[in-house]
Amino acid sequence: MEYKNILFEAAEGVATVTFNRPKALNAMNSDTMGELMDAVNRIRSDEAIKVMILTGAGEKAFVAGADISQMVDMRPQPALAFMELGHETLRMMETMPKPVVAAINGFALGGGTEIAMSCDFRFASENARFGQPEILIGLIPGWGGTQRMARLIGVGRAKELIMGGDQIDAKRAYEIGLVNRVYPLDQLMAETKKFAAKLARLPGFALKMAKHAINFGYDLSLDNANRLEMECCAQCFSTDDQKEGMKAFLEKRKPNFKGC
Ligand code: DAK
Repeated sequence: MEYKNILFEAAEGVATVTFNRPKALNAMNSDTMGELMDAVNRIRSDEAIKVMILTGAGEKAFVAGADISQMVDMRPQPALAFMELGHETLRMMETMPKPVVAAINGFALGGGTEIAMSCDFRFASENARFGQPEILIGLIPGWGGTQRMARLIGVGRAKELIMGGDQIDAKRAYEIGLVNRVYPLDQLMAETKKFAAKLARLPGFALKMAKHAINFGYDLSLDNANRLEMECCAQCFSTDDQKEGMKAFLEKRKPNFKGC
């Protein structure tokens, strides 16, 4: 697929996808969502890619929301189709067996916060702003915001952001656990890439099992979730990387992981 609204680059096991409509503050339309879905599929099936970074072009926005100009005259059925495309794409990214790091370089509003919450890690620049302002334009979140936000920061705080519509800055987002780390804007990409490179060197199968156990165990009863964890952990014993990691520890040397 030829991309018009995103940039895709891959090097040394890390693929970086950049939303690239800076004049519209990277607002998310259906074409861009379709391109994101294609990129996620590509990353998922390319064995050379171990980690995905998601960011926005420019210094002002990650994604300033779903594209309001596309939605303004929508009837319920096209709106539902736009929502389904978004849900399918974000769930695919969220459950893909490789880590995804969001580098949030400015506004992440509405759909932007929803996209960020579908990533495994959120690193933000100091100028980043978050929120679910849909209520201010007669909507509610349509790409999982009501559900992921309540799970991530708790029901009370999610209601405050979603029903109040206010924005919060990166410092507050960090305080409430919406983002993992905050950096000055000019350090954000370097720090994100450093973290991604570290992940790319770790045993890929164990990373996949950790993500799987957390994602799919979270909503289960504790007994079932612990059972899922045991099965995932047991599977790690089928890999050369587990043998290498433990031998290296016992031999007091650095492990040489091969990703299998
Ligand atoms: N959609 C379309 N264009 C946008 C946009 C957006 N969300 N956000 C910004 N832009 C465009 C502006 O229209 C402007 O375009 P021009 O006038 O230059 O052509 C350009 O980006 C620069 O924006 P501003 O001139 O407004 O820049 P400022 O620095 O003054 O303000 C701002 C920045 C981020 C505070 C402001 O642009 C803003 O408030 N933007 C809207 C933020 C927002 O309300 N976001 C939430 C959108 S609703 C669903 C699926 C998903 C969702 C719901 C339903 N279904 C499929 C049904 C989710 C909905 C949302 O995300």
